[in-house]
Amino acid sequence: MSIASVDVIVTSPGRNFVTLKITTSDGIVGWGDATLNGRELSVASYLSEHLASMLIGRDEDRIEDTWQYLYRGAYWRRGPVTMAAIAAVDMALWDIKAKKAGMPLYQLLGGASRDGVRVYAHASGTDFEALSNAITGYRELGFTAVRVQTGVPGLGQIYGVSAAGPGVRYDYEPAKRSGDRPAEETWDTRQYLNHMPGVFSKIREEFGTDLRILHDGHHRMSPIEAARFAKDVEPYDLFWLEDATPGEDQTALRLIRQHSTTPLAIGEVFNTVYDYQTLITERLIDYVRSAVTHTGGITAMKKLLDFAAIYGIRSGIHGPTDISPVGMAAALHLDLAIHNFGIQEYMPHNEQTLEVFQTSFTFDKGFLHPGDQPGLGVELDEQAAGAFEYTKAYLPVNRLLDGTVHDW
Ligand code: GCO
Ligand code: MG
Repeated sequence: MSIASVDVIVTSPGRNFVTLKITTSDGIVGWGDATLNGRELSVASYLSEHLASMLIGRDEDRIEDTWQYLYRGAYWRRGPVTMAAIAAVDMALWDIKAKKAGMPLYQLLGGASRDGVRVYAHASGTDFEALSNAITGYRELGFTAVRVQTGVPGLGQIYGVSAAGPGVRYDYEPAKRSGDRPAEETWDTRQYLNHMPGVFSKIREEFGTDLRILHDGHHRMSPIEAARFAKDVEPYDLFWLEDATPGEDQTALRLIRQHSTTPLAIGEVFNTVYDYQTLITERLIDYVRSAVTHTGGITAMKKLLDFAAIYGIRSGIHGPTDISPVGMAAALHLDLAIHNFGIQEYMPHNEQTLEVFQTSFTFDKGFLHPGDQPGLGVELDEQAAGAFEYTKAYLPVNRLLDGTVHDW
């Protein structure tokens, strides 16, 4: 058997998704997620203009060989566009292999190491009351872990804060349909550093010590600011502090480590294991945050997580709404199978997205399971997808109060 056709499907059920469909000569279909928020069409064209014709006629079972052929064969290595395209091919081939085996993918990865995957929800609010209501709402839904983001007095709309109330299934979407240019937000690190520790203190007072609290710094602090922040919030026992500093500066994490025992997570903007080399071997992080979709797929992610395991570092796979249900399924199968699982991000998709992508995930008391359908367990309904035309949407650009461009 061989790969007979390769199609790229771009759809926008409330937000944009790029999905790869690989069909074998005997009609088995595999799906892969290639969504890169705000740069979707670059990956779609990489796949349709360059990779599709290379894949036709190849043996669909040779997943490792295909991965190496696309990675080394491009000569131009790494980068989010290339790695998202390779990830989509890799996921689709694993989907096909598991369907042929008649097994859910996690069985081919070694079988389940746990009964379900602990997930964290996004709790946010413009002020403490709204935030506290959101946390209560998620606790009532059964969540045992929440990521906490809140407004900072004096600043307008900022990253991670939803205007919607608690328990809303699709409460925060960072990409904005703002026409030809990204929307702009403002930021001031000093006000943030002064405000946040008090918020964590009030959460601990109100919700006690059981709740796992996560927080995303979203690349905005300098190394020394991040070190101060991590030290200031130590008494509130964060599960992790994510993206305290811009991800590309691996040695910045040394400074944070020297000053604090707050666990650190990083990697959602990384594309390969090489982005982690210093971080892992020097034990500068506690959680690997890559998305399967942006890090070359299941093949690459399994190797990265096994490498991290040797250093006692656990997984925290990226799972916002800009990862499609196909990418999320890939994450859940890995989460279930690996030994060094930490936690999984879970931002449920909206109803239109779930009409396009039919999933077999189950949620029970704060834990997700990918289901036991053969393959990844997600099928795309092409007719439903066809009803939602691509609409330009961008992540915002951030500026300091004096107008200087800052990390968003
Ligand atoms: C997270 C992330 C996302 C990103 C988004 C960008 O921790 O979930 O920071 O919310 O901002 O994925 O496309
Ligand atoms: Mg993040």
